[in-house]
Amino acid sequence: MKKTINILVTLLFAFGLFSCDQGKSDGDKGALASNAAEKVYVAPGEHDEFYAFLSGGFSGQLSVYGLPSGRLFKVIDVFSQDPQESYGYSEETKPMLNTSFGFIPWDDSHHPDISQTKGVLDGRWIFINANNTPRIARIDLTTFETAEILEIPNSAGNHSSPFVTENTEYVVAGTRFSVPIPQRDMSIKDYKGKFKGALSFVSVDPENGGMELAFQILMPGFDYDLAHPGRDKSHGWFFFTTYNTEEAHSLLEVNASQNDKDFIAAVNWKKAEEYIKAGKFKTMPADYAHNVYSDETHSATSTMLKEVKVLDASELPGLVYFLPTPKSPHGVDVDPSGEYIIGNGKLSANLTVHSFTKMMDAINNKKFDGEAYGIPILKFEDILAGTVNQAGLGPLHTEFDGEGNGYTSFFISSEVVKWKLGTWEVLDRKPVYYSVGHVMIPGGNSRDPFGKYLVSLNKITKDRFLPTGPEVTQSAQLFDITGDKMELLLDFPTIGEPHYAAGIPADMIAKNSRKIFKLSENKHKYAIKTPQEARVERDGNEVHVYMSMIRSHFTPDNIEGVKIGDKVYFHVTNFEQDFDVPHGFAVIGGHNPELLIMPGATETLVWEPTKVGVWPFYCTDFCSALHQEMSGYVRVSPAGSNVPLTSSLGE
Ligand code: RUQ
Ligand code: CUA
Repeated sequence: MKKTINILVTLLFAFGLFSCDQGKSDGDKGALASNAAEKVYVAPGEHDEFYAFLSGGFSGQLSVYGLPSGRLFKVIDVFSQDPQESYGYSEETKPMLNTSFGFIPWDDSHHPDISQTKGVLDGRWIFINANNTPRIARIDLTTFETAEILEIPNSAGNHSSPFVTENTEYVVAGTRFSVPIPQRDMSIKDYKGKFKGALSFVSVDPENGGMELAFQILMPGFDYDLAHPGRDKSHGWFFFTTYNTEEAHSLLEVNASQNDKDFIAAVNWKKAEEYIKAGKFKTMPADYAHNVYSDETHSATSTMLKEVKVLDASELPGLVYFLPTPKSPHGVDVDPSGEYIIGNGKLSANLTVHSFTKMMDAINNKKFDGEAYGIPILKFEDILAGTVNQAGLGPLHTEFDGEGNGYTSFFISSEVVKWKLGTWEVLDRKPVYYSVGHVMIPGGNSRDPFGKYLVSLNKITKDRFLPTGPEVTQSAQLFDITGDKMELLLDFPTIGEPHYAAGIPADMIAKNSRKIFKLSENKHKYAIKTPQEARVERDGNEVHVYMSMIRSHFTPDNIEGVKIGDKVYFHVTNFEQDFDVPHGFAVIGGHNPELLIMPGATETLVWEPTKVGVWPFYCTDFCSALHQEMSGYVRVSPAGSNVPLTSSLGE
């Protein structure tokens, strides 16, 4: 115990020392001395070379930037309600945030990962995890909208997620916190041996991207922190880091740092598929939501699912092996060839690299070094490919440039270190400002990285930007990695706390980007296709307004006969069929934010008037020279009044 505390103190001291000592002087010189400005300059009207998708962390969203400019294009609403587009507020999108815990309007999103075909990015979808209330979202990269959210049962702290396999066969979800499975009332003190960790494999339909919880693997009660798929020769395997193999349940900073080595769990998911086929699973009752958004109905549905197939790793031979890995590893990363599995031991100064070939040899020759809960442990020395020595302090994550180099983030020593695969020598190091978490190279976790830029996603910003009170922006830093030495080009602020990010050449996505929705194909239940269909209908105390919008008026724009106690549903269809002509809709005293409706789409805003009078509504998006004229009135009469329900335009 004493030794551990000493190490921790040393590390903390190092952290303090590094983050205070790094003045602004050093790292900026590179940028000033070179043509960095030119390299990030994207002239007015020109486009960026890459899209970068940065997770929002505690904002729950996913933001879209251009590289190399660092310009922000869009924040995609995923796990958090957003007033800008009424996501999670409109009747159509509320079901997206439904879970077995009820309506959850927020989450903590960490790891975006782009779909792949044959091990290379295909740019169809991007997946991202919700850490707090375990979920995986799929975003459609033609609309840049969240298309689907699947809740993950038997999981808690969905951190090692949602990394994709080579052909997007699966996206995964490993539980960061082990829990009683099934959940029940029991003493926390009985954690050891009783709590379990579930690793979930979610299959993805190759045609439409539809997600399904294919199976879960029941594991010992460790903490499953991060994951990456095998690729090429190691395709068919998935690697998960663990910490807290001590199975501590309190004061983890000390009690979960006792073991010199924790494990990387190597999961043979092809074997898992065989076991499923052979019926070697148990069906467990579960309770989880599956939410799907349709671009045809412009609406989401939420379905509660009740079962999950579970494979028990302790009982099924050949399913999981443990690779001993020093010092509470955080990230696990697999190089483009699939041979090297890098363990980033966060309390270590070295990087441990395992060899897939050696791992397979050891497995085939049954050279084990004991077992944990029936799962064979391989011998550290037998599977070691090499060690990157004294690379820095506190390694977290590694990416690859496709040129035979790895780039590892070091949180404690605040730097990115470039090293060579195979010789394990350190080639370059650059300080970052400050305390980097993930790094991202576009395609850096595929067979075919685009090794031009590296983005460092920093946890602490301190003095890098103008101060904005106690809360300052998080930040990203862009490096040019085409030369022998990395070159810092740009700092740019981010939204929320970016954990991981994903990048892809812009032309792979831009050409598929959707421009409008066809009005003729609109299958929304309350859509209208011609202004003649515009109307108001009463159903008890519900009033349904079938409304259209086109530059620069609403049909209808005068409504009478609404009464206090009514619930008014404005179903608004945007009749525009031109690119980039959304209209907005807002009404005074509305308890929901505005609607922002794309051409050809329908959305619904609910309004419960609380005051008698004549109240305006208006378009919130400056859509034409007569945008200010795009408005109307609703007359609200006292409860019980007999003003007939009518609507009109231009009378
Ligand atoms: S994490 S900073 Cu949430 Cu991927 Cu390592
Ligand atoms: Cu429509 Cu402004």
